[in-house]
Amino acid sequence: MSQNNMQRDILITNLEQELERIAKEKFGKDLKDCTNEEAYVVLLEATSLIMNASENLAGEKKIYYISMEFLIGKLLSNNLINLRIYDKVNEILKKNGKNLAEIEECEPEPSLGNGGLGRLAACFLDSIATLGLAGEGIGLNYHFGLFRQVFKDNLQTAEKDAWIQNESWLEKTDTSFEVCFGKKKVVSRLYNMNVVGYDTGVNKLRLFDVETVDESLVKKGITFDKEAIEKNLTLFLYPDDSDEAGNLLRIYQEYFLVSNAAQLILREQKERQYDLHELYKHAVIQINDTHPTMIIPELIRILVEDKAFSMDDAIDVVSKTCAYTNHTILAEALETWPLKYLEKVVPQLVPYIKELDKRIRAKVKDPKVQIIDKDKKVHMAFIDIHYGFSVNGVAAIHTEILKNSELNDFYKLYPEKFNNKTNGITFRRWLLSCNHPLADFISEKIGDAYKKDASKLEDLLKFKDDQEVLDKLAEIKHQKKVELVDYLKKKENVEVDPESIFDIQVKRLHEYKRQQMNALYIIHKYLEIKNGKKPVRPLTFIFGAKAAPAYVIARDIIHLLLCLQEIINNDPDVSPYMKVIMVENYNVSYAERLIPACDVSEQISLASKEASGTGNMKFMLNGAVTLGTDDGANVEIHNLVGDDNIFIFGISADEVIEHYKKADYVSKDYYKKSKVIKEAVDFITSKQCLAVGHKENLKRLHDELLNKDWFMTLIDLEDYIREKDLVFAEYENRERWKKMMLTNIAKAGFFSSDRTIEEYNRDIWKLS
Ligand code: 26Q
Repeated sequence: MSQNNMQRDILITNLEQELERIAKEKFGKDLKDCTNEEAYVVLLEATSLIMNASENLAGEKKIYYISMEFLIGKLLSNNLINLRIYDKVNEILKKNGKNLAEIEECEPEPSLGNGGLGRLAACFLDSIATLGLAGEGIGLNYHFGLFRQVFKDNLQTAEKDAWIQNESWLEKTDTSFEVCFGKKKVVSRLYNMNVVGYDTGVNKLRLFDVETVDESLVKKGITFDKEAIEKNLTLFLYPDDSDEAGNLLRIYQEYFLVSNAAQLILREQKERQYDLHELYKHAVIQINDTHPTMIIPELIRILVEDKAFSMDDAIDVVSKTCAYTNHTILAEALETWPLKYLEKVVPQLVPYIKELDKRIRAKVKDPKVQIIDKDKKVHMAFIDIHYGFSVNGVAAIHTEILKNSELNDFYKLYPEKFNNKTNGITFRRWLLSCNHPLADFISEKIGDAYKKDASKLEDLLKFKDDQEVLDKLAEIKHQKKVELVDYLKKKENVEVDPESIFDIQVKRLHEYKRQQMNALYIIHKYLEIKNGKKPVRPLTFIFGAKAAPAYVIARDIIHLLLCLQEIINNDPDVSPYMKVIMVENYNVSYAERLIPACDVSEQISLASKEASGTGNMKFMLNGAVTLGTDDGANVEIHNLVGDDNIFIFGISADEVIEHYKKADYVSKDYYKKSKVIKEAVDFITSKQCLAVGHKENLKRLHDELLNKDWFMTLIDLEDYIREKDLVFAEYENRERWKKMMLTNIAKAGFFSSDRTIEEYNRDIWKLS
């Protein structure tokens, strides 16, 4: 144990007295007399004290992970696990008649991210600290985070989600900077959150805020006055939303983030008396998608205007410091801002962006790689690629598609910059914290080493034919299903049979992820049961998804799912055999309950469209079997577990790309050709659906599938139905299924974010 953790060890040794002391001081009572809310505050305070007494991870070079999103989720349980005091706290609480799981319920969830990209950033912070690397996350302290989803009349509505309480993990600092939007000045305030590694020291997550933010601006739902930026800058997390991407507020937020980040990083260089000409020796900036891209021109601007750098030197040093991660190949999601917007929000940056563009024009004639295009739109990703030293995709197939098609013109220019870093997840949250019985059982069988070296999970393979181990895995799954059944009863007021197969699709709602295809299967099954063909075992289809409020078709798909839920669960002929549950307000905490209870993990994006996916990894680690396309990290899961332990269907990424090239996909052809497809699609506008739903939404969705279907639902539908029926049949081969569970868990080690971060460090960051 490190010298620097001595203070922390003393606190841990005296933990019980500490908790009693805090309870007395805060609430004037003994721990045993505290309510769960009070006990939560006591634990929060004690944990913060311990973290603040821990070693700060330090080094000659530091990684700054800059991101508009850090979807951290609740922190109490994870912090206790990483400090290695979870069991001790649990014991103390038990002695005092308290239950840790119930206390955890009192913690509000910070929803500071939309989905995968934000959750990845949170997993990475955990792994950076766990590997003992000096690093910090830099982001924004949104007051309301992502909206809270409420269903009304089978439609999604959005409410603000306040998460900051008097007592929270946020620590207010003295640091504040001036951020200029042209002539307008806004003053920032920095808050820190501790990020404690598993059995190591502590890093910081830096979240910038504006003190003049006015929460009362938010009137109905999530609408607010978008003009007064000093009052609204950090009010909301901007939803992942291609339809409204022109909104100026997003650019204000992005510049606010990078201006603060640049000032913070440069101040630290000064404090350590480093020469800014050698910035890249002491700092590496990982740009999480294009959202923080303006850090590049902003750093160049500061170096030139305030630090007397020549333009050449400034560009050179910044280019050696910044690295870019791409998370999407959807053309419509790549940020391109009209130059006019930038002139309005950040006029001081525009000359630098023009200079960067001019230099590329002087070197390369190809108009496809110019930063500012003929319509005067600024391609943010192109700034990153030309003026960063590394470009990475997030799964093997994704990086190949970037190199060979989407960013091929750039790959030809800079082949040495391109590299792959397959995503990962932190096993502390996604196994140790969310599935105690499974984690404990694994420890019992192969020891604790897998917690620090996830590849050790493969040791489980030696129990492949051990009946006792296989039965125990099935028993743990069953236990988790029963716990979920209780929770669903409480939260959603639905009855679910724990003996049924739990088939789960949880992720943001997007047409490319094809929740609509899953819905069409459900309709097909419903019609089969109506016609007397009953499944051998009841089926439970669970969905969780938020749609960006401006994404009309995504909201229509949610509407369809809610209508199906109403029709099917209330149909006495069918509901004993199948149920549909769309959980309300799916978030990290919900994921932690759903994933351990899942039998079949739905990963059914149109091949080539899902950059990686990370839910797929979480499900696998918890013993679910994947039903998916060969897309994103599914491809790597497929390679690891082999054909016998995964269910793959659908056309390949190459075929999809070919269809787009030739523009030859006509969804109506598939509809006309197949009775099964026609019946399922037409059910959307049937009398039955219209009786519980809205004609406008259902008709629009029906039209979309028939006349557009950009993500080729109908091309894959029959294959999907066939493969999914096969999955459910295989489930009855219980012994084989248990082996599949074991193989999936054993092979999940590769997807530890510790492995991902080791690779980032080895190939890009190069911290000692
Ligand atoms: C852009 C412009 C304006 C407003 C919002 C946005 C915006 C915000 C969030 C665009 C995209 C996002 C989020 C993207 C995302 O989560 N991508 C996912 O990243 C994961 C981590 O790499 C991958 O596993 C998923 O495949 C990818 O979809």
